[in-house]
Amino acid sequence: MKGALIGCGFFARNQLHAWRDIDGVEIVAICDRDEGRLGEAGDQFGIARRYTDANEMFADGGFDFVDIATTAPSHRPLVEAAARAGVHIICQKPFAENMADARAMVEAADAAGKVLMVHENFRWQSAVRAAIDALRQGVIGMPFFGRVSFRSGYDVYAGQPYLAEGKRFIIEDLGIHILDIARALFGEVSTITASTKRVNPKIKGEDVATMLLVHRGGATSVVDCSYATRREPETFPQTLLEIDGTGGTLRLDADYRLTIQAAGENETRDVAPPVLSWAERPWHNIQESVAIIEQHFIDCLREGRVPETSGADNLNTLALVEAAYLSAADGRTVRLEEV
Ligand code: NAD
Ligand code: 89V
Repeated sequence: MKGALIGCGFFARNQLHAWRDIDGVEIVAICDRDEGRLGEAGDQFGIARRYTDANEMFADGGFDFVDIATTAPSHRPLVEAAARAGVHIICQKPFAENMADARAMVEAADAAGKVLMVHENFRWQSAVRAAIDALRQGVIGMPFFGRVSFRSGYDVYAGQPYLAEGKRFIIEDLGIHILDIARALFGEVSTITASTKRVNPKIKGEDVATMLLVHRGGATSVVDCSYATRREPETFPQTLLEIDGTGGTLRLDADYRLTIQAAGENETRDVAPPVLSWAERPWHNIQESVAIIEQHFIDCLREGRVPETSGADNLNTLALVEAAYLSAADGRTVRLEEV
């Protein structure tokens, strides 16, 4: 299976490494409007076909899917161009800047009969996945309370300077992953109440968000995110979990320690992710999930399945982001139907 990648920036290296490890897959063309980044990625990964214009790359063709690794403003035109070119699509998160664009992208892929998956990888992290699997197997009964928490003081702005520039920051960039994990654990949401704060005076958006979600299945969850938390040990980029169910409790604590107390048993497991050959701490957790989600995409294409984190599925995650910002701006609880 042949692929092309658009956007050779900070994160795309992980995506290119992971593609190289998947059997039967080859990235045959890359594109970036920045010639320097294009050249570096092409040289590092030995990819000869290089383009500064995505439309030229689509016109030349010769690939089955495209991996869009650019930031959100370019996602809609690139997804629509990919659908016109008749290739399957993976698109990085945040999928779109607003719901109208996201819906149009899902419709474009549907109309072309092509698979569209959002690179929403946090729910694919092996430690998080171990918790999702346990919950889905009913190990702690019906969950009625959850806390999904990401708190860190890690300097994310060094690698991704654009994160300091946007009017929106933590919910759109990071909270989107944590809200998606809450959906994966507890299902769809009826209402959300959010408050936000900017602690770091050097950035434009919010770096703290606290959100209360009422899930349709009956659970209530607290999703809390911060990039202004100075504490030791620094847990970046771990998502921590506390879940209470009718038959027990589940905790995913710092250092990837998963504790399940149910049916009279109290078991703590080390669910630390491997450090892949091309990965480095502390990013290895995220990097492993890139490899897992790319393999999932390829498996779905080969087996004719819809990816778990499809474009259509991700509309519900993006709706949580929009609803959280609306809630924080208006100081009220927002029903998801409103967005
Ligand atoms: P970046 O700015 O470092 O890289 C983006 C690249 O895309 C740049 O080199 C830019 O020149 C190129 N580009 C933009 N528009 C283009 C276009 N129309 N045609 C060709 N090239 C274009 O950004 P990044 O930090 O690599 O982030 C990229 C995306 O990945 C973002 O959406 C970000 O939120 C996401 N991201 C995801 C994760 C994750 O774990 N899923 C982690 C980090 C970043
Ligand atoms: O995963 C991400 O989207 C990254 C980070 C972990 C730094 O928030 O932008």
